[in-house]
Amino acid sequence: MLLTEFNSRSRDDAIGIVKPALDIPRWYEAIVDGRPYASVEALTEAAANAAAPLTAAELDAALAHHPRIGERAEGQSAEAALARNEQSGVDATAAEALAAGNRAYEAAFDRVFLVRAAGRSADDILALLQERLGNTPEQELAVVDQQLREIAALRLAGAIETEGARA
Ligand code: 2AL
Repeated sequence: MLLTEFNSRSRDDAIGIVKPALDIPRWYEAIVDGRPYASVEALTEAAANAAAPLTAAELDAALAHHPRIGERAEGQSAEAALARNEQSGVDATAAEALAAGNRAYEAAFDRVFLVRAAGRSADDILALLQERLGNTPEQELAVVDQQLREIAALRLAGAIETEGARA
């Protein structure tokens, strides 16, 4: 969709477009109510900064939409299709190592391990997972907040384009 169209859609329509990027009402309402945006860069910057910091409860609710790394998202929802695409660089040979890493992370933090997967290989992700196991719970909250925002900004940039970007 073109940015000009996103800027002029009804509030409800715009929420429907933004929500699959990050399902946190305080966040997507700030994005929608921040319209009009002059550029996709301005929109992704808003994605990085809106409703900061996200609360632990908000993070946990948003994580419910993200399959574990290495687990294929099932179903027809917009979120599932996005997650499958984002994890396309995670090759199946690393499945066991990722499953073990996910278990260690969940035992340590009582939360699904979340990372922006787009543009990262399984090895990149495993290295980040091992590094993050050394974080305190407070540090991890901040990292999860950041990773959710990176995923959301990429999802928005994938859904909304500027005029000149059209072939
Ligand atoms: C995901 C996902 O589905 N897409 C992404 O970038 N990260 N999941 C996860 N547990 O980190």
